[in-house]
Amino acid sequence: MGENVHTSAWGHMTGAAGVVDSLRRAGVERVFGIPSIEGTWLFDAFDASKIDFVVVTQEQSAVFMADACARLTGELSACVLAPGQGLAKAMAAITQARMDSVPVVVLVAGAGPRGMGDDRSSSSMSRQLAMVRSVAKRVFRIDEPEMVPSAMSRAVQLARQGEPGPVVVEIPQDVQRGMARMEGTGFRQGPRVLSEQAANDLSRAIELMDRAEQVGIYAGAGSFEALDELKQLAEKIQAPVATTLSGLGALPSIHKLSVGFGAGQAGSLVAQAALSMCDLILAVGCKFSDMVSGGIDWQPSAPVIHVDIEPGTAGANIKAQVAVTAPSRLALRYLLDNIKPQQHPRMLDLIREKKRNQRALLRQRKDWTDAVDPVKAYMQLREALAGDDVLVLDAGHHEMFAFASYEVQAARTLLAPVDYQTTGFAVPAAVAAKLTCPDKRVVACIGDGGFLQTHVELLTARRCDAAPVVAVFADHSLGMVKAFHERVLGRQTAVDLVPVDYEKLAESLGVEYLCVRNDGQLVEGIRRALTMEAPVVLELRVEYRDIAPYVRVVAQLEARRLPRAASLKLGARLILKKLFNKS
Ligand SMILES: Cc1ncc(C[n+]2csc(CCOP(=O)(O)OP(=O)(O)O)c2C)c(N)n1
Repeated sequence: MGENVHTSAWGHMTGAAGVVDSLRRAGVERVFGIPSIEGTWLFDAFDASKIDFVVVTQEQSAVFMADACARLTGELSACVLAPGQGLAKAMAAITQARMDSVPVVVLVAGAGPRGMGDDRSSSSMSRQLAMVRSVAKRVFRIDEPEMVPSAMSRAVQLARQGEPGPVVVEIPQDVQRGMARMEGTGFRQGPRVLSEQAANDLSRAIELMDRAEQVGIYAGAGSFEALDELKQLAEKIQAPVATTLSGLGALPSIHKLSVGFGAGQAGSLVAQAALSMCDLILAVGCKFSDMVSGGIDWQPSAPVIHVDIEPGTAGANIKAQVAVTAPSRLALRYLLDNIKPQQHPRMLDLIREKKRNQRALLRQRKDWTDAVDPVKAYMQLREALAGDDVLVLDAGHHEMFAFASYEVQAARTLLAPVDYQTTGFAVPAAVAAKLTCPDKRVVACIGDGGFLQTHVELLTARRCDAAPVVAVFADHSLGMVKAFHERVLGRQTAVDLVPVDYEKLAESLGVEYLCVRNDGQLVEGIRRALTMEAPVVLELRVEYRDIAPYVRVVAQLEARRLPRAASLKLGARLILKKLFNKS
C-alpha cells in the first residue's frame, strides 16, 4: 500500500468515469465482473479506461478473483457485479473476504431516485444494500455524481483501513450517467503513528516479555505488513513463531524458529510442543478465530499479549493480559527497539528435533500403488514448486491435509478460504492468481465437490490466457463432510458424488487434462502439468485412508459437545462398526 497522493486533475466526466478513475487512482489495474443492463455506463467507462476488465462466468467468482488478487499482492482489489441477483449470488464470497480480512471494493449498479428499485419494487435492485449489509465491512450508495471522488475515496479507505474487508458501493444509474466536475484529494494515506495508549500498552508488554522465561509468537495475516520486524523480533528473543492458517508463511517454514500453524490442540505438533514451553504468548495481527483453536471456548494456557490494528479485536476472543490496538509493523518495531535480547538454545533444539521427526514421519509413508495419498501429493508439489510459487486451496479435507503436510516458505504464497470455508474458491482464485503473477507457477488443489461448483472459470482462464494447474483431489465424495460424519456421527449421509469423466469435462472446457492414478505417477504427472503452457486439469485419484490431524482434533471436540444420549449412541455405533465393519 503506497502512501501516494494522486493530485492529477479530475475534470468534467460522468459519474461512471469518475468511479473508474477513482479505482485507477487507488492503484487498481484489473477488475473482475459480470456486466448488467443497469451497469451499462460503468462498463462503458471501464471499456474506455486502462483498467483490464475480466469478464467471469459466475458472480461469486468475480469476488473470489478480486479476493485472490488482494491476498496475493496485499493491495486493494475490485470487482463489479450485476445488481440484485448477481450481488445475492456473491454473498458467500463477500462473506469470505470479510471473514478472512481481504480488502475488496465491490461495485454494483443501483436504481435512480425515481427509478425502479425502492422497497416497494420487484426490481432486482430493491433492498440489495440491506441484504449485503450484514456481511460486508461497510455498504453505501453514491447519491450524486459530484460525490463520486469523495465516496470512492471513503470506500477505498474503509476497505484498507484497520482490519481490511469488502466494501460494497451502489452506484445508481443516474449517477453513472450524470456529468459533473469531479474534484478530490485522491487517496491520501497519512503516516501511521502509534497512539500514546498503544505505546503505554507496549511498554507494559515489554516488561512482561523481558521477565518471561520463554516468549512464543503467534502471528496472523495481519503481520504480513511486518515480515522483517517479525523475523528480527523472533530472532532477537529466540521466540518460536506459530501462525494462524491465514498467516502461514509469515516466517518461512525453513526458518529455525518457524513452528507451523496453531496455538492450541488443533495446531501442528511442532507448534504445540514449542508453545507448551512458553510462559507468554505475543499474538500479532490475528483474531484467534475458532478455525485455529478448534472451538470458540478456548484460551491459551499461557498469558497473552494481543496486538491488532482493529479497535476492539485485541482481547475479544481470548482473554489478553495486555491488549494493544496498533498496526503490526509499528508495534513490532517498537518491541524490537526496546526489548532485551534472549537466548534459548533448548527451544532451538526442540524445534529442530520436532521438525526432523515430523519430516521423517512424512517420508516414511509407503507409496500407494492403487490410489494417490493426499499427503504424498502435497509433498511432491512442495518438491516441484519454488518457494515463491503459489498454492491455492479450496475448503475441504484436501485443504486440511495441505495444512498438515505442505510447508509454506513465504507469505502470500498460500491462498485458502480459511474462516468461512467456502467451497469453489480455488478455481477462480487460481485463475486470478496466475493473471496477477504470470511469472509464478500457480497450482490450485480442490476437492471434486468444490471443483464441480466453479470449474467453469477455466473458461475465464482460457479467455484471458492464464494457465493455472488445477489439481482435482478426486475421491468421488464430499470428503470433509464424510470424515466428520464418520468420526462424529459414526455414519454418512449424502456425501457421495456422481462419478465424472474429468477428461471429457476438460476437453469440453478446452483445457488440458492429465491423470495421476497412484503415488508412483505423481512426480511425472506434476512435472508435466507444470510445464504445460495452458490451463490444465490434473486429476489426482486420491483416497482419504487417514483423517487429517486437524479434522481429527476438531471432530473429537465436536463429539464432546454432543448431548450425552447422542454421545452414548455414537460410541455404541462406533464399537459395532469396528466389530462388524458396518454402520
Ligand atoms: C459453499 C459451501 N457449500 C458447502 C460447504 C460444506 N462443506 C464443507 S467441506 C465440504 C466438502 C467438500 O468436498 P470436496 O470439494 O470434494 O473436498 P474434500 O473435502 O473431498 O477435500 C462441504 C460440502 C461449504 N463449506 N461451502
